[in-house]
Amino acid sequence: MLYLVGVGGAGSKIVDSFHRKNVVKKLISRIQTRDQERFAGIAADTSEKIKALSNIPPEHTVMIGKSRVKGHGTGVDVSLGQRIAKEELGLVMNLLRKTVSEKPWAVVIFAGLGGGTGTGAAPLIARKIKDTYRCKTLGVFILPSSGEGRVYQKNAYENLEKVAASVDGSLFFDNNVLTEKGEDILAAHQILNQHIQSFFRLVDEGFLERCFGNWSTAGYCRLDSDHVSVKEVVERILRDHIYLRFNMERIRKMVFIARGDLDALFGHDFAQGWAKNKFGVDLEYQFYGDTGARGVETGLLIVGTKDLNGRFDDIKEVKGAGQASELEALLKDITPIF
Ligand SMILES: Nc1nc2c(ncn2[C@@H]2O[C@H](COP(=O)(O)OP(=O)(O)OP(=O)(O)O)[C@@H](O)[C@H]2O)c(=O)[nH]1
Ligand SMILES: [Mg+2]
Repeated sequence: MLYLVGVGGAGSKIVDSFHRKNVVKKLISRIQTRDQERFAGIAADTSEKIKALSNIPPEHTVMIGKSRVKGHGTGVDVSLGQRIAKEELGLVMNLLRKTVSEKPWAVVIFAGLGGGTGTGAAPLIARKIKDTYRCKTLGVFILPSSGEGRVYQKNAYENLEKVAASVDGSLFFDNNVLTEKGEDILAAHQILNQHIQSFFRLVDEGFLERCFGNWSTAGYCRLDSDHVSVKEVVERILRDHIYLRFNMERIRKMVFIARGDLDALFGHDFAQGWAKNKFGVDLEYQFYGDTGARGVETGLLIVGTKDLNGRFDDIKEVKGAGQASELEALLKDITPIF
């Protein structure tokens, strides 16, 4: 069983989406029954929007910080998010305790960065989970779109390391990649939530082990074609289904996963040679054959994406400028002694 914990608006919505019942899928495939046994989730938020989530059972959700923010969220206040988490960690842990039926192999914590609740509370919750269950923790963190304003960017940038250090491994996704392509922010949320969910449904625990000790990102793509080369699929995922900008030259490895009718794929050795030549990294494989399946689902894990390739440069520049002017002001205050 993989336990999911959503923190803040984004985190809660993503965990909620794992509970969505897909009636068509349920009728035609065995995947749904596999999934129902695989995931159990809870969600915690400071906003009363958590009550409007339509899929997750209400008894798996908790509103925290009621006395401080009265269900209105923290209003992008990270230290308030931290304070609330510190005060009400017990509420979240009680809820998790009721949900956890066996010792977890790992707990996955989902949060959007930039707001106050996810950014502030997720690290405290993640550390407490690790202390309590002595299990691995995996963070799934979403970066804000630049259109959401500087406060979101600044909060995300300043807390990135801290948030990632609170878990054993992190998967990052960026709303900005989608809004830069012209999607509005709500569409970006929907696409990413679906993407993340599809990826988690595709992989298993052994696969996720590769995330520990690293910053990573992941792509997902469902293929309908019945004859396609692995290289072509990897290229397609890199081009169209990766939602993070990072320095490709600095990555550690790529892991390709396929589930379904594996006869549809060819050119495995060629793709590995190509990846080594082009990116200087190993391309590992994990395959799950299902002869009865129609089509094949594929995913790509990219391990070692810590170098975000200038993603927060504009924030860094302003921070640098601020420090310089503070220094100037300080120097002005010093009266020469001779
Ligand atoms: N992908 C995705 N991103 C989301 C979703 N909801 C919010 N976000 C993004 O997540 C980031 C943080 O926003 P929220 O999660 O709403 O913030 P919060 O943690 O609730 O914090 P406060 O509301 O300030 O207390 C922003 O960049 C949002 O655009 C979602 O459903 N999916
Ligand atoms: Mg919120």
